[in-house]
Amino acid sequence: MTQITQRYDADQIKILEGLEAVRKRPGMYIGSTGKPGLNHLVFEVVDNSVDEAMAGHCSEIIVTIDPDNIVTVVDNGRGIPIDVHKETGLPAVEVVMTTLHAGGKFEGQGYKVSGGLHGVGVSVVNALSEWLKVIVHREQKQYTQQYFRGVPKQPAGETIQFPKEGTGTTVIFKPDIQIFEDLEFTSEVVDHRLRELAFLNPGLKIIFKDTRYEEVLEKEYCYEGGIKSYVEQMNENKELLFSPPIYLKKSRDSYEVEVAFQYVSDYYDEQIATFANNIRTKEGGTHLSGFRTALTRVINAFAKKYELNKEKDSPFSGNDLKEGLTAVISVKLPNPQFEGQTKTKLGNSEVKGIVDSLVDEGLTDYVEANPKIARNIVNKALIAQRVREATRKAQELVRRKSSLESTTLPGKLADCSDSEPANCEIFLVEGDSAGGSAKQGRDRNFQAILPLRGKVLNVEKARLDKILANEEIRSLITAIGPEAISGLREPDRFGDDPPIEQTTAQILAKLRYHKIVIMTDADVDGAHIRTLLLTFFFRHAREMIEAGALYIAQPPLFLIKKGNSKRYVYNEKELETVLAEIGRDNVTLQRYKGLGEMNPDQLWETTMDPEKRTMLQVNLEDGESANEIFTILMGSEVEPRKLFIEKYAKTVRWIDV
Ligand code: 0RA
Repeated sequence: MTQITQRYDADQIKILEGLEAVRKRPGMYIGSTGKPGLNHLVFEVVDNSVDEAMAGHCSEIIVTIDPDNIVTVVDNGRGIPIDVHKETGLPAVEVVMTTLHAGGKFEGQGYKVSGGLHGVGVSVVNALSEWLKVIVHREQKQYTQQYFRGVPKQPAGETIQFPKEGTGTTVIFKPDIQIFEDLEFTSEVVDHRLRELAFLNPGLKIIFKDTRYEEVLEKEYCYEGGIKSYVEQMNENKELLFSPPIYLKKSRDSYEVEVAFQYVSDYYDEQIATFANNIRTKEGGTHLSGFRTALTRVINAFAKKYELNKEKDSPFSGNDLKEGLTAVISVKLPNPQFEGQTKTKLGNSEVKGIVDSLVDEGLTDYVEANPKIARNIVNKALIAQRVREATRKAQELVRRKSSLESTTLPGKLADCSDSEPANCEIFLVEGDSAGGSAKQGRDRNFQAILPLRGKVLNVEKARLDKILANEEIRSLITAIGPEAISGLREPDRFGDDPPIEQTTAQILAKLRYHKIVIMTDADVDGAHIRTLLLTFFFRHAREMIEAGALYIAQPPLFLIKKGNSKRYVYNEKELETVLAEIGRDNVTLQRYKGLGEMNPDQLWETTMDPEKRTMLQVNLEDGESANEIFTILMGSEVEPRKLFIEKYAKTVRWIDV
């Protein structure tokens, strides 16, 4: 038995103050007390086990979410040390669990602090849990301690003999309802991150169980291929320029660099995920620019050596090598520095040179050994280079048009009279007849109408130069405000940096209307046009969606009349409810197939009047899965689309009647 004698000394008071600070300002430590902060608790605990795996002492992590949102994280690492810590007289495990940033104290012993987005350590999870229990297995003994809102419940260090071999740490916790808005962990978010961690730590087995619902979820992730498997998964269902992905792994001093990439044929978007010490660096940083510089240099050198770019003889820019690129970059380094607006940009300047030279070395060898593949990459870059030229010309046209302002607004646009964008809305309406009703029904002071004729181009399959040549898209862009469309901004000259992100305020300042409303018929054609428009905005004006400017109008599906009273109904479920309520006798039911069937007054009353309407605001809850779904639904591959439709057809109540 480890005996604790000095429980109320200065150190102890400091610990209590620390926990109190976390509970007072949880947002400072975990970002928020909403869902993201709540889910972060799981990752904070898992990070510690992953650190143990990174140090080479842990091969398996099991994460379980049980009913009541109780989370258990089990690892087979060395177990948190339990010997008495000199400064405090407390067992190390208690120090780790109750002291802010205690992890760092063990750095000298080879304990790598990964540091997470907030990187605050498990003591923060403890402080924000109603209760937490830690179980350590070391030296054939089991040590447990339980805490209540971060404060130890019983004297620390009670031990029992542990009969089995093996070591490890188990942390069980229930988040505190006094702190969080609600306690429902998001299964998909946890699942996604755990899978990502498995990709980032080759050979590490991560099991995820969610037993909260009738259908118990159980997943097991273990990838010997590491980030190479990650790229393969990102490119699932795509036609590839070559396979398997190019994979490079090198170390220098205490830096480890891993790069995996592959090109998708006939695809223009770039998908890059970068990490530093397992932390997603959304804003990129020095590892990304090191990679781009080396990739561009090596491919240019290859093209030059074999005279593959005779026609133009101008070197490729970084942008020319972006099209169709799928890449994962993962670096492990001491003392990572995170910068940028969201602190997700790797700032360590030494990393750029290290990644550059390691990728240059590895890739130069690779292209010499695989000249066919290298030629394919060069050919793809040549096409990109040519298209970029054409796109630049088309963009100039659109820009010049818009700079002349109102005189060149599309003729079909029925603009509103108010010129303050914050007050204004634009309805994108399918077809001239619905456009007519909308024009008559609107409040012309603040509502503009843009009728779109025929099918909007499927932008998923078309290149930007084609997209910009499309009349409907052009009038759409001109009406909304071309500068708000990020896809149209000047490409950065060197191609090394990610595009400059605009803030919500900057985007809104460039929009001619702060509400852009897609208003289409409730039939298959309407749904199709809506999807095409959403795809366009998703691909080329994502920031506008993030700024909350995109909406979908909800026109009613039925009009129910009984005697003198009438009621509009917006979906089938509501129809059943209303019919049950008023009875089915003497009821006339009108089903609206298109907006054109409604007279202008009805359209105003049901769909456009801000006082009465309901509109859906479009948001990007999860960019990555949205990306996947758009690729499946709008891309050129038929098979995955068929599978997707078959899978979800059951959940669609009706498509068209
Ligand atoms: C400090 C030092 C050592 C291991 C750990 C912490 C450790 C922490 C956690 C948290 C969850 N699982 C963990 N596994 C280990 C090194 C111990 C030694 O030298 O034996």
